[in-house]
Amino acid sequence: MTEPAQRLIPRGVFLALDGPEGAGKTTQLRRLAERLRSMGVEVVTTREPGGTPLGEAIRALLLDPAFRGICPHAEMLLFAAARAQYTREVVRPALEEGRVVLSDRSVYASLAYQGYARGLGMEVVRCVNEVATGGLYPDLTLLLDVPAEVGLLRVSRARGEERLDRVEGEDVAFHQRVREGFLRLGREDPRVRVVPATGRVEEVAARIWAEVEPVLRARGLLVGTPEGGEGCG
Ligand code: T5A
Repeated sequence: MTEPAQRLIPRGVFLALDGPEGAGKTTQLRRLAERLRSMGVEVVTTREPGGTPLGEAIRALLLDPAFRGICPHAEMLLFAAARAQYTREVVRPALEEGRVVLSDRSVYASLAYQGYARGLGMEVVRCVNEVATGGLYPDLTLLLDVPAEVGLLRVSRARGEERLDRVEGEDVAFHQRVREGFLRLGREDPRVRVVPATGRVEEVAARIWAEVEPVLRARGLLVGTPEGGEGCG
């Protein structure tokens, strides 16, 4: 049974960046965190799977190519286990203190990868994650959208084909399903916005800012102006 305290509305704002492999989440999360800090906003950055010592240990298991044979249900539950720990240890405490939490990936990754691309079904993944998070979803998730081939090329150029992790090493058809799953979530869930993530890093950052700024202003969390704007050109 869900603990009643978990249903309290937190004071901070929970933002996530998600999307297919190599969409630029980590690059953009860093820029966004710097921008917000330059405006005096208290930001906590974290990632999934990970963000806690237990979560990082689970991450190492999940991404290890030695476990290529893991069954989809075990995979889903391990992602959810890491998420349960990160929710209680990192996300809820930060939100209760009124901070902005910026997460590299979120529960939507489980919906797209395990629910849609692995074929477990979105409802099963939603139910399992209801237990893991007590129903906490990011206030806003930005899905950085790139064609699967573009993202995979970026990752293999950056790291080399031989250093792809277990999930990155899946075939292109799997990664195309992941993207389809994300785009479906973008159509169906009002908490999710699709942000085209092709083009220069600065252009993508400007698109992200256009989504994030009004949300933070509406919550009274942005009072200053950043040092130097994020131009669109
Ligand atoms: N997973 C995760 C699940 O299956 N279920 C779940 O529930 C969760 C939470 C996690 C893996 O686990 C899976 C998904 C993943 O396979 P991860 O590290 O979070 O792994 O995810 P990855 O997608 O593997 O992360 P990457 O670091 O590889 O990709 P990013 O963060 O999207 O991209 P980034 O910023 O590191 O950039 C990759 C390269 O592209 C360049 C960067 O410089 C870098 O070299 N780049 C650009 N190049 C050109 N134009 C741009 N606009 C660029 N932006 C970045």
